[in-house]
Amino acid sequence: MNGVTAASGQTPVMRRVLLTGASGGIGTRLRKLLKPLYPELILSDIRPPGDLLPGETFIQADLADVGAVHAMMQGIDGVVHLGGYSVEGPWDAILNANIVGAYNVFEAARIAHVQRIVFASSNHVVGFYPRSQTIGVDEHVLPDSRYGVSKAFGEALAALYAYKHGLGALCIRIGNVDDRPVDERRLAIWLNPEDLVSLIRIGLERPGLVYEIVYGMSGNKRAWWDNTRAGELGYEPQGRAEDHVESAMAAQRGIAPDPVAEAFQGGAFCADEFSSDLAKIRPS
Ligand code: 15L
Repeated sequence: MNGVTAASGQTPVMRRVLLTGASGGIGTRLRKLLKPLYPELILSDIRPPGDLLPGETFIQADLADVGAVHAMMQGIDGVVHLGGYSVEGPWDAILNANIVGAYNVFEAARIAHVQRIVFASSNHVVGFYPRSQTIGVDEHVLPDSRYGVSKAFGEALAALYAYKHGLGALCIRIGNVDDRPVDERRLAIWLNPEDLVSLIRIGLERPGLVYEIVYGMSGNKRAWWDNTRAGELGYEPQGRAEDHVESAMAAQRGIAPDPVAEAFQGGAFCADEFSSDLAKIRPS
């Protein structure tokens, strides 16, 4: 079930916010954007950021190390959980970083009485929906990779901890975070970093939030996703992919055509290791 926000509830106080995956591509951008909003921001990753600034607090932790995850959760009010593998990978790597790692984060958050968690889910949870279909957040998952499966697991964990333990959770099915959409597919799924911050603030601060899934995209004319629920929660995207249509389409001309990637929302993640029969699964 999705879309559960309690009718009332006070604004949670977010003094100490933990950002996992702080050294990754999205984490590096968010470090700078979140610090003015949450001055006691704690950064964590398996490896330190190359450019840690004075005033930034960093805790090195492997998410599969249960002791390390519990230790860094002490005194935390809200978590932005980006950490783990962010693309397709071998099963062992996905299992440790994204499945065991996500479990450790949610369980540590419960024990430490964390109020909110924003889970960085992915569009690859629903990657095998055809591009011809507009989907909302209530369709069943159709992951396109082991990575997508691990993100579906994370969404399920978020629901469990929200309903059973009162840990308010927002799952953001992130499209592609970048300064601009870099190809035709990204014109549909692009998310500018500032819009991601707006979604994170909804997850951490919106009064009464219990459990929600939203799509992490900007105001994209070619979107395949119905983000009505995000709008109801107060999301007003500022970015518009269509402003970058020329550069995105120019870049697309340099990409080799691939019938599997082009049929489905997950793109190359669907084509990777594909051994099925496109004629059987392609939408009619
Ligand atoms: C993701 O989930 C990945 O983390 C990112 O690297 C991109 O590949 C993005 O999806 C995408 O679908 O473009």
